[in-house]
Amino acid sequence: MQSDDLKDLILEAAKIIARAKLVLSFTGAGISAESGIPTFRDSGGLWEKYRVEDVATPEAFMRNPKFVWEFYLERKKKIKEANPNPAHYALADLERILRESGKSFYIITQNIDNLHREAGNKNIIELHGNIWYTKCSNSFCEKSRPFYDPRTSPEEYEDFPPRCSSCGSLLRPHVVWFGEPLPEDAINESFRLASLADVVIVVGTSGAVFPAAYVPYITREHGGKVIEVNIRTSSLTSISDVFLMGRAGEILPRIVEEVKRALK
Ligand code: BJW
Repeated sequence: MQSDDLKDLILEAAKIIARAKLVLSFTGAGISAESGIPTFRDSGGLWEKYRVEDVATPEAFMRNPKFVWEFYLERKKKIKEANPNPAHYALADLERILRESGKSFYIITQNIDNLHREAGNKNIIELHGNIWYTKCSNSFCEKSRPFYDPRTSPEEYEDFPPRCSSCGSLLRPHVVWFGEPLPEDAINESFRLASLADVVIVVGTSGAVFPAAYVPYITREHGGKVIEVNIRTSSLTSISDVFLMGRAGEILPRIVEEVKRALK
């Protein structure tokens, strides 16, 4: 993409955002890549090193909870060392300036790393859980409600894999694996907002995983615009009104600067 073309597209994206009353950002692993957290499907991504069937299904967890816990503790360690990057901070800035202009902004994220919250965003919907929470795998247990769990190594647990102190069932990370339903409130609220939004800014996702990836389709179906930021085309590019090819940490701060200028 020529730099003049990119500049024009950034201006076009900023104009759409500045005109909107309700703005969403639908984010995926690519937004945290510049914080040093691996994505799933890129080269060098998690699914190159691990098989989904071994670490990201309820069956994998029942078969080998120790292996699945070790996978998540390694990721917790890496995420603990990570900080939000300029892309996260740009979205925090955007929430603040839109709020000050009487508009609304929500992040709908597939990420479990908590970096949007650390960057300062307040309106966040987490579709696939949060790695810093653990819950009892027995849905009838009082501890099936997620609780904060900062531990990052097996030695920090009394037993490993850890068991529930209340009912003795296995504890599990509070994330959504393949074949599991997404948290009902989170997906319902996301679809509701998507149907009302004037624009959704899609950042760093392959758009391969459903039902999460319906979010931009719903916005488009209801007449809203779709802006995409990605280092390459994704399965959502064909429904994007504006596609900005580049790193989220470079593109988003430029868009937000232009939105500020437009709203002055
Ligand atoms: C950059 C960048 C930079 C890099 N700047 N960009 C249709 C409808 C409903 C369901 C299905 C359906 N079709 C199939 C399904 C089933 C299944 C599914 O979607 N399968 C597909 C893979 C085919 N879905 C499910 O099973 C879901 N549950 C469900 O359907 O339940 C139904 C049910 C109802 C009632 C009872 C029982 C069941 C659950 C899906 C759960 C997904 N979980 C994971 C793991 C979460 C925990 C964890 O992190 O460990 O979620 S999988 C993984 O993929 C993770 C992610 O959130 C998700 C999406 O990945 P993401 O974020 O897009 O990452 P990548 O790597 O794919 O892409 C990164 C992008 O960034 C790339 O495009 C790069 O180019 C870009 N990038 N650097 C900008 N610097």
